[in-house]
This record gives sequence, structure tokens and C-alpha cells, in this order.
Amino acid sequence: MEGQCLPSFTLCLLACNPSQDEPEDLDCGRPEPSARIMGGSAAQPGAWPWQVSLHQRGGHVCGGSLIAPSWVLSAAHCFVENGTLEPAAEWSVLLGVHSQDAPPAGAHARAVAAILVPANYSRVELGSDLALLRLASPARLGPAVRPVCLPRASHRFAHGTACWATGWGDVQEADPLPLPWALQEVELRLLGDTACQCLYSRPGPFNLTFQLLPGMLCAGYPEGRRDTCQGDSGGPLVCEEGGRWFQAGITSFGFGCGRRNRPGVFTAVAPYEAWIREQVMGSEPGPVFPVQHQEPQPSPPEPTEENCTIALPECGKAPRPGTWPWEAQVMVPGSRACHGVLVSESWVLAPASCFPDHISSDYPPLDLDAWRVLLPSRPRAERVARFVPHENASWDDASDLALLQLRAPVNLSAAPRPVCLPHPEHYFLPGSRCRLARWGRGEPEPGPSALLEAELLSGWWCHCLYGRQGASVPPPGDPPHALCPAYQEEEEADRCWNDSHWSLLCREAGTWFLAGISDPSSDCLRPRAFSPLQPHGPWIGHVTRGAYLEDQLAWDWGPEGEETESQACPPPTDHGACGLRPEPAEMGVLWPWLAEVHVAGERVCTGVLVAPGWVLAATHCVLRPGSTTVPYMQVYLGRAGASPLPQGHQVSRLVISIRLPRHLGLRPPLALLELGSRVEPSPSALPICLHPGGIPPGASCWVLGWKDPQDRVPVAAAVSILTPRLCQCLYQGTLSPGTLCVLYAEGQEDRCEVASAPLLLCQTGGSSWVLAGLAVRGSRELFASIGPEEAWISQTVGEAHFLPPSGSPYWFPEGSNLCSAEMAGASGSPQAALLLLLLLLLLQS
Ligand code: 4AZ
Repeated sequence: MEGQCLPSFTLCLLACNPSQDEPEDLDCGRPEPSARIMGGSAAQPGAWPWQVSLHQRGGHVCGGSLIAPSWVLSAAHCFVENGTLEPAAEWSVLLGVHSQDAPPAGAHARAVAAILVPANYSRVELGSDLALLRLASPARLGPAVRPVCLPRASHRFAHGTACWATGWGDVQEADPLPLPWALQEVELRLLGDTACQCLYSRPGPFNLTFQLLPGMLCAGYPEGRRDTCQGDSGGPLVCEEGGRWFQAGITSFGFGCGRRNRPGVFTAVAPYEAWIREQVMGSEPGPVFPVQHQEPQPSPPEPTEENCTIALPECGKAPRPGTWPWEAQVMVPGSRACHGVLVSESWVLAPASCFPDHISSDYPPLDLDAWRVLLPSRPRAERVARFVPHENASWDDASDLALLQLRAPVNLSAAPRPVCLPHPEHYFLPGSRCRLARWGRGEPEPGPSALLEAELLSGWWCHCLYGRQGASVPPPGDPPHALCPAYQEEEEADRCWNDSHWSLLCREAGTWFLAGISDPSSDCLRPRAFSPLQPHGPWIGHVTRGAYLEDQLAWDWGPEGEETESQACPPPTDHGACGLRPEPAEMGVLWPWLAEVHVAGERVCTGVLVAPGWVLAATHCVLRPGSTTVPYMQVYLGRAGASPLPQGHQVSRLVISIRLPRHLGLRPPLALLELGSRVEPSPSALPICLHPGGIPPGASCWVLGWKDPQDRVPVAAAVSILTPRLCQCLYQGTLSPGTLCVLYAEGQEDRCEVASAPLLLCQTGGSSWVLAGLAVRGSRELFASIGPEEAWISQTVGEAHFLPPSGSPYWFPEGSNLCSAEMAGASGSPQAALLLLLLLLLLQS
């Protein structure tokens, strides 16, 4: 029948053309009546019939939109790699698809005959990110395959308009759309250019900002959470006007997906009307640019740079530390409450070890009916719908985590409110203020220790105190291996909270993050290392699809941020790290192994921490000659002088025994003081390293002591250590074996007072600090060396930090006749002899 429209568009076009000069346009932008994107949901099949999937080597890569039977609009960046356009033959276009797993009957594929990209396209951030694909044969139009309408160049979509983006992209950063790969849709609001630029001008992670250019448009929300993501690129952003869907944008890029203040950036389609028309010229039927009724649209006034709305985090706000609005207690019949945290409207994170009977898949399916979760300010306990333990929970303490889904989401308000979680590249700044909070079942003692305040130590310190040998320190942006908060030592050090879990909450710009979790089985190292939460962000995000993963909120990385990249740790000994010196000094302690030994309330000697429970000191200082009683002695560590440190990172211990090596006849120069309890390593109290073979070659050495015994401000004087032979010559064989002689750098002789017996320290090639000796009674130049007492120290102390022997120690060749007659005759002061000797050496060389 003539003029009668058949229910097919193609046929309709041919049969119903009123046959004037121009062929009638193809219909567009109308899906069949009825009929990821992040934060979206599965679309109805056929709801977006212009959506196509672009495949390369058998897999979905990008989205696109059908704009005419033989033309698909997409993004240039899908096809350009390293400045080169990929061959059209590698691509195919899937049309009429909803679930990529099971294409419906109307679905079909087309080969690509040509890919056209604007000549000025180079990189997404520079704009013109669009491409046209000419199909090798026209698409079969039908209910599930229809073109979208294109806006004319003059058209302005009003900002604030609710539009829709569609695609098969990731549902979160690095989290692919799960089976059955159903097309996702998300409602996004168009943002004005000023508002968008304002959001992108605020520095985000790694200080990145971005300049919006003409031809780009933004859609999304300042608070993030709903967005396009990787794999959605090239797909359409469509807005309904006058009963038709117009394509306002092409998914182009953004910073991450669904992040706060980082809306999606799209290629605006309207400005490219001329370019599109030019490319498709002569192709019939071509794309359709219907006249839009509302043209030109009056837009609401745009916010200016000053008054644009930046979204603040919705997580991590606490009225005062300690009243945590995210505190969740999980109650399982028959066991004590387990402390966890609320991470979203519907999910609670807690240690998996609270639920030992449920971690393993060997157990029968869970009966969650009796489980309850208590949240602050909620009248009734919440019920639990799902329990998801971390897959490594049963064997890896750093993954001792489980997620519990509430049956009904809770309304977020002042309380309950979720805690923020760090993105994988989150970098907690050294010096951040943190708190140790309840975690799991362990019952921390009531009182202030339940709310320990802490300051985050630098990554270098933490890594070198706990890290593996030779492993380089992760730079900011790489997940750290451990987080170390410095806090005051607990009152009763020997308990060291052995069976308590703790969580580490750190504050950034007034917002609290769950930064790490402690592992109760770890020993008593102080500060305790926390397993960082950063590496678990993707798992938590994947399971919850709504936990508040936040970028870093504070940006001043300082010099540490730049330096750590090249830093490595000195090799630790069998008993862990030793001789690390914070630089620049954190917590005010420059020499964490320098101890004050207060003897009988009458004098103070220097001592040096050689193991957690042992201090080495000069016998002559701690035991006065002739005295037969053992004096009362107290050891202080972590003091930078007589005045206490601001944070009170000091430790004091009673000396419970004094040990002396067996020496025939002579009074041994070194004494080991046994402490009443161990001093766990920390930046303010860390053992020194010892070297079995004397002083390694190339070492730089210092005499370390106090300027005066009253204020006890540590001072160091640079010295060179003379060879034993030279030393013996100078003192004409009067020295006991193992005595070291030093030569002070010019003007350094008088730096430390001698009565307290200063220490002789050396450092090789920027690595750990090594104790070489302790001053001999009354001398500035002579030191009793540690080397000969290695066996005694190792046996007495057990955990002394002896470094492995390296190279041959510093020694003069045998046979060189340095003890010449002139020298031997130059009696008088050793200094005079030394000068003479140096002169001789100079003349000989
Ligand atoms: C991408 O990589 C991509 N959130 C697409 C869109 C966005 C980010 C990345 C916007 O294809």
C-alpha cells in the first residue's frame, strides 16, 4: 500500500519520504516506549538504542553512539595511541546489545571502514576528543538500534540539566563491571564551565589541577560518587528535550572516577556540528540535527570562582576526638562485642579475627539472624545481611578484615557517620596527629590509654625500624609497608597491650581517616607498626560500592616527600634496626642511643643503649674507685638535655645489675648495666650498632658527650681514630690493649666535658651509627674500644646489635717503622709527640 508506513525505520524512510528536494531526515533520539558507570544501575534493555560497544581484539574497549545508519560517534583517545591512529580493520561495532554476556536477537556487529579524528586532536586534556567511525555496512535499525539526535552548534544545554551517561565501563576505579555486563546508566547534572573549572582548580591528589577548554563540558556532582569511568569513554551523555534525546557530550576523561570535586569531563558535541557534517557529507541518510524547541536556552546564573561550591568530605567528622560517630559494635551471640567502624550507609569494617568460626569457608553457611550492630545515636541495633571476610584474613595479619552489610542502610547524620578510608595512593604526612582507638575484641584498659594520642613518624623511620633489609623506602603515593605513630610509652611497659587490637585514626584538615590497624601478635616494638589500610581500599570499595575512599586532604609533603624516593635503609642486624638517627631530628632527639646514667643521686655519666634492656657505660664513671657498694642507678633515654621533651618521649629505667667482664688484675673499662625492663625501640630510644672487627675503613667518627654535666645538651666533636700502632707509639706502650687514640678536628678538643665519659661513635657511608669506644678515665683522647669485648657483650646481652664484619678493619701495614727514635724520644705530652709524628708522615709522603 502506497504511503503506508511499515514498522521499520529504514523502510519507513524509503517508503514515506514525501519526495521533496531533500530526503526526509532519519528519526532520532526516541527509544522504544517502555522499554557503569559508577554509582549507576543497569539500564532497561532497549532504553538507549544508540549505545554501541566498540571492540578491539575481541573485547570491549570503548563506547560510542549511533548517529546515522553508517556512522558512530566516539572519542578520539580510543583510537589514537602514541600519536598514531589505529587501523580501522582492528575494530568492530556491536549494536543493539544490552548484556555483553548474552547479546539479544537484534544485536549485530559491523566492521569499521574508516576512523576519522579531528586534525588538531593530540591528547584528551587538550580537547577535540571525538571520532567518527564509518561502518562497512549500515546498521540494521530496529527497536534496539536507533540513532540519537545531535545538537546544533548554536544549542546550549542549560547547566543543572539532568542528563544520562551510559556504558559498560568500570563500576569504580580499577573495578570492572561484573557479569552479566549489563549496560549501566547514571543520571548526571550538567555543570557550568565556571563551576567545573572552580572544582578542578582546587589542587587534588599530587597537586593536580586542570584547565577546562572550549569544546569540553562537565557533568556530575561536586560530592562525586556518580560518574563515568574507564571503559565508558566514547559513550554518549544524552539529555531529553521536547521528547527526543540529544547527545550533549562524549565521555572523555576525568580525574579518577566518582571522586569529590572531580566531575567527569565530556567532549561537547554541539561545537562540532560543522566538523561532523563535513565528515559525513554525501552519506545518506546522515545524522540528524533537529531544531531544538527551547533554543536559545536561558541558563541560570553561573557561580563565580569565589562562590563555587566545593564539596567537603561526607566522612570522618567527629565533634571531639574519642566520641567517634563511626564506632560500631558487632554483637555475635556467645562472644564479647567486637569493635569496628562504619564505612558507609550500609557497611561496617571490623577485624575478621573477631569471627573465627566464620572466616573459613569450611564452616556451614552463616546464620546472621542473631547478629546485631550497635551504632551511635541509633535507637535499635541494626541487623546484618552479609558477612564478607577478606580472602587473606586467616593467614595475613595485615588483612585481618571483614565487612558486614547492614540489612537496611542507616541515614547518615552527625552520628552515625562513616569514617574516611584512604585511597591507595593516600600519603599520610609525617607529623600528622593521630589517635589509637578501639578495634576488635581486645579490651584496652579504661583511662587515657584507651585514647592514646600519637604523631605519625616519617616513612623512612618507620620503614627502617621495621622494614626488610635493602628494601627501598616507598615514596609518597606508593602504599607504605607500615605506619608508625609515636606515642608515650604505656605506664606498664611489660604488658605492652599484648592482646589488644588498636586502630590508628589520623586527622587531615579536620577529617579523620582509618589509617591502619594493629596486629596484636606483634612484639612490643615501640612505636608499634600499624598495617596501613591503603592497600585494602580497592577491596573495600569493590565489596561496598559506597565506602568513603578519600584523597589526601593536606598537601605539604615538605622535604621528606622529595627525599624518600632515593632513600634506602641501612641493613638491620639479626636483632633489628640499630644506629638509626632521625634527620632532621624528630621529637627533638638527635642521639636516640645516648643515655643519662644517674649514679647515686650525685653524678651523671653518659651511657649508650646497646640492646632493649642494656646500657653500656664506663666503669670508672659508674663505679667510683675504692667504693665497695653498688650505687643506686637510674637510666634516662630520649632526653635532649636536662629539660624534658615537649611530648614527653622519655623513658626511665632502674639499673638492676652491673656486669663487668673478667679481667685479670686490671679493672675492666666497660660495664654493662641491666635495666629493670626493656626499652622498646623508638625514634627517641634506639640501640646503637656494634662492630666486631674494629672501625670499618672510611668511617667518619665523633666524640659524643655533654658540654657540661648540668644542662647535658649533647655535643659531638669530629675526630679521626689513629691506628693502634700509632697510638701505642705515642703513648710509649703504656696503654692497655684495645685502647683507641683520637685526633680532634681543629678547634673541637674542648667540646665535651670528660668527667661523664663521652662516647666514640662512627658512621660509614651514610648508614647506621656504630659505637667504637667509651672514654678512658680523665682523658679526651683515649677510648676503651668495644671490639675486644665482643664475646662478653654478646653473651651478656644476647640481643646486642653486632653488624656483620665488613672488609678489613682500619690497620697500618706491619713493619712500617713509625715508632722511630725521634718519636720515642719526644716524651712530654702525647700531643707534642703526635705533632712530630704527623710532621714526619708528611715529610715521608
Ligand atoms: C577513562 O579512562 C575515563 N570519571 C573515562 C571517564 C572518566 C575517567 C576515566 C571520568 O576512560
